[in-house]
Amino acid sequence: MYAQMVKSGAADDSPEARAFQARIDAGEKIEPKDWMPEGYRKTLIRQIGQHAHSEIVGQLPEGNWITRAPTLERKAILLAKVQDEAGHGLYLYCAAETLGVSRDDLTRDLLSGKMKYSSIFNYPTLTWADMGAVGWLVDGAAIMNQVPLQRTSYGPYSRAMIRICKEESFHQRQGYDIMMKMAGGTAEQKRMAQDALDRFWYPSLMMFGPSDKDSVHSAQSMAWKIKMNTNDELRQKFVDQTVPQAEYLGLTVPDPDLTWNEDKGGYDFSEPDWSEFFEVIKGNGPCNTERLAARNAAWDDGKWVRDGLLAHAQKRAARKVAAE
Ligand code: FAQ
Repeated sequence: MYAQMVKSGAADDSPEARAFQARIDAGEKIEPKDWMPEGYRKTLIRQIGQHAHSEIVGQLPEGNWITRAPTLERKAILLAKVQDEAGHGLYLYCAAETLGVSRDDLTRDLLSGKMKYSSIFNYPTLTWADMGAVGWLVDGAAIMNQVPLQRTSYGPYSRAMIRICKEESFHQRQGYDIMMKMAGGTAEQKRMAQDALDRFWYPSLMMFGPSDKDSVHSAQSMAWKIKMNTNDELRQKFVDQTVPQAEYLGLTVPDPDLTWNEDKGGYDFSEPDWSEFFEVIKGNGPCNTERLAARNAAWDDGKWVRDGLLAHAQKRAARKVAAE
């Protein structure tokens, strides 16, 4: 960890670095033109970039069900939700651009597999009940992680998070509403709801990142208030919030060791299979290849639109110069 801190410039003892840390400790926001350590800038580009990519790739598992939603109303709701995720990606790319990286560079690194996106989006969505589980659990985990990030030290990221969190809470409610309908429906619908919970429970717990003892970045990111909580703290809060919601649905969390621990005021629960998590983030999850192929195809297919827009902008600029 220390070696990494030195490498990132975190152990920098210069007057600038000390003044910077004092601003962070005092709860001040850091803005794009302020001095910042190189490690702080790089960590933010990594985290905000991965977050933006997650929003974009995250459209795919739900986009898969837009044409097959059971009613027109559900279709319209799902369409709006997926569109919101695209918007979140765009706010986040803009926040990352304030750190001196271009959206094209970030996109290139996503498409080449160099940059990561959330592990959760490498799992398939097999039934309509999965749309409920994604909204309830995946957006639920995203909110648990993102609400504290509204107070993150970097101004543009913090402001993007405030807007995103407002929309994510609608998303979670629409997912829970689908689960309520399915769990309260026919025996077959209830079985589908349980199956979706069974498949999405552990991947949702993985969204918070590896356990604290294996988290490479948490200590430095928390000192810089890029992260406000450790991965395990947020995972615990998520379990404590979600178990009663599952009980209300009449569904069973797929963890035989789940027990309420009176002393800690929270649930004891089984850890996800971390070897599966590390395989997924290495590119070997069930849908990694498919997701990256879909994003690459979208990028290639959109080339004529980008070229057209660029040519149009150049013509307008030339016309403006000629008129001056
Ligand atoms: N997936 O040292 P740490 C959404 C990597 S929400 C993939 O603990 P850190 C909304 C990590 O990058 C989902 N990789 O890392 C939506 C690092 O590798 P690196 C996105 C992961 O950064 C809902 C290594 O493991 N939310 O999309 C994951 O301090 C529905 C070591 O880990 C955010 O990105 C993972 N789950 O903590 C959209 C929130 N976890 O980079 C559509 C902002 C860890 O050194 C539909 N991000 N890794 O190669 C964060 O809060 C943090 O980055 C964590 C990870 C907590 C995700």
